Amino acid sequence: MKVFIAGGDGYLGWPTAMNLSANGHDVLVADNYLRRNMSLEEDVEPLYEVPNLIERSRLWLKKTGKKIDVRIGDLADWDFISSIFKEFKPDAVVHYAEQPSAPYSMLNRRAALLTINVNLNVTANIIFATREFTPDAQIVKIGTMGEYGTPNIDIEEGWINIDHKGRSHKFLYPRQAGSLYHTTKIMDTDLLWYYVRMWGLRVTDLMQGPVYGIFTKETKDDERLLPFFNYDELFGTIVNRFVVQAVTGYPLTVYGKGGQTRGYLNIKDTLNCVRLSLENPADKGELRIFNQLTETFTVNELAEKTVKAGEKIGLDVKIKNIENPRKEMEEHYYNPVHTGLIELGLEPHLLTQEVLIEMMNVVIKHKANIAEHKIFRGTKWD
Ligand code: USQ
Repeated sequence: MKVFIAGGDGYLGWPTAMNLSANGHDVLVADNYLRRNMSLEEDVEPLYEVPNLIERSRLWLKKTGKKIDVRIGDLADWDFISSIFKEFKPDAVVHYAEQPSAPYSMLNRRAALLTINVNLNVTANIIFATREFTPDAQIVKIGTMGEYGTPNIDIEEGWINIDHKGRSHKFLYPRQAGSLYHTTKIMDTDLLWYYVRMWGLRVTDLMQGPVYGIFTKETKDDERLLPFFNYDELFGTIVNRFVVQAVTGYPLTVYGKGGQTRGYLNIKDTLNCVRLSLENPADKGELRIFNQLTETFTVNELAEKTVKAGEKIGLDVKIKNIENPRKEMEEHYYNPVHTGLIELGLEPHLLTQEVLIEMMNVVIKHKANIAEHKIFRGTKWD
């Protein structure tokens, strides 16, 4: 398959590019380095330096003999995106090209508007370019479990049947996001659903939970191919943050009561989910939604797992419940259905002690780079 990865430089974009390339697909990636530049602007660079996208592609070619084409530019710019579609004619588009952080979107008005503009404009351009140049191509979009919020009923995979006054109809599952970032992802889904209905696009929307991890099959023996690893409040997701905190002796930052439950997955499973979705495409005129997670746990349970893993390698890990900078439910019901991807063949990698220790060992190697002031800045969401 010819796969165009929009946002190919990010935490998930680059590992996905290597994984698809290793599995025989012809890959082109595009990125404008937004994520790198935001980290730099906010003084929250990742744990270790990551070569630029062109250099990574060169390293990959040297290692495997396989070429990943790179284009640097802004996908909200029609001339740039349309030139890629005209030239490459993708069979599939994987859409990661968004401002990916909930806390960043809550920083200030500028960050909020950047999030709205980037996320909606790029999604719209991908839809328009697909329709104009490759109408049969499938779009695989990274959505988020945060689109659903934390409702007091089970979370279905995207759709729900409503019986009302003796009649019934299937709707997108009700969505109530907790951050502006998550709200833009709801708007993305609405845009996609509208154009699926109008233009018969084929779309898979993957509602993903927080991802953790560093290694994938393709990175194991070459550190220069590793993805970004952020541990700061803006761009670090909780598991990666806790691992860094454990290594550096910073008490684990449990927000509020710590009963917040989310559906997590290993970065290896993100790659497998995206590949399985591509290799089993949605039909024309279908918006297919999968909940992309492999297990659920609370922040408190994660903190306990981190303490136990740390103990095994001689780390004295402390937990500290701190005032929650976010506005979210700290104790709630959470039961998402997540069978669709398993039915396609996903074999989950769970968050075992070994996985946490493997991550801790990488972080220990780069311990000298950890800047404590980056860990917590307490940006209030309300
Ligand atoms: N949390 C803490 N302490 C911390 C960091 C986070 O208690 O130091 C809590 C948060 O309050 C939240 C939960 O852990 O309840 C998850 O936070 P997170 O920062 O790992 O994840 P989140 O901001 O929700 O966003 C991440 C990704 C985003 C993705 C989303 C999936 O950055 O791109 O869409 O996970 S989900 O959370 O299911 O919406």
